[in-house]
Amino acid sequence: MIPNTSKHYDLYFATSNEHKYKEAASLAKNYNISLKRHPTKGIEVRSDDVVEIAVNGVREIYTAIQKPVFTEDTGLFIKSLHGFPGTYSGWVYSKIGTRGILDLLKSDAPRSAIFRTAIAFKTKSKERTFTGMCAGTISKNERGESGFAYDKIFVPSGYPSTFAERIELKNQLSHRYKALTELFSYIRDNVCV
Ligand code: ITT
Repeated sequence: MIPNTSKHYDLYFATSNEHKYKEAASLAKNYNISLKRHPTKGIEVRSDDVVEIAVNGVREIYTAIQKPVFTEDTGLFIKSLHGFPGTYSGWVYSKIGTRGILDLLKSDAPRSAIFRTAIAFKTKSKERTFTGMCAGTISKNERGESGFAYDKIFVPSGYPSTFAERIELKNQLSHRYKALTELFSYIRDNVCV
């Protein structure tokens, strides 16, 4: 992807999650975006909607830093668990981990799941949201060492491996990759934002 400007664009990603920042920073380079990290996305509102959480976060952080910034909220929604853990994925992971999720899924239950990501981006004059999703299934066991959190049990549709077994796949088709591509393309095409 070739950006239409040779000038670097300074952008903050407000996140407490180093893994998320690294995924974003490596993609940002392709767009001539210099991605800096702000260490928190602020107080996370309680909501079932990743977009609402991301938007609330970016408004709080923009007020604090007054620089182009985005926040991102992601959840893993498991169909046979009625969308659990959804927007509570971080808290659930810290309590029961991937083993706990595997224990909740009976062996004959349907295993389809979807990762949903929302990005909220804010500058002095603009506020935009971008979304990305990745459909797949929950594996029967933890598999692979790469990535983080639920990557060991998430198998993207059309592939036999978990994200943690084939991290290069994640970097090409994940929920986050799709939402970030939308954001970075928007910045590339609207460099005056
Ligand atoms: P910030 O809100 O500070 O950005 P966070 O880790 O709390 O960081 P989220 O609320 O967006 O981020 O994500 C909730 C959790 O979902 C996260 O802590 C992980 O446990 C899990 N998660 C998010 N993205 C993931 C991914 O790409 N692969 C696997 N698990 C992921």
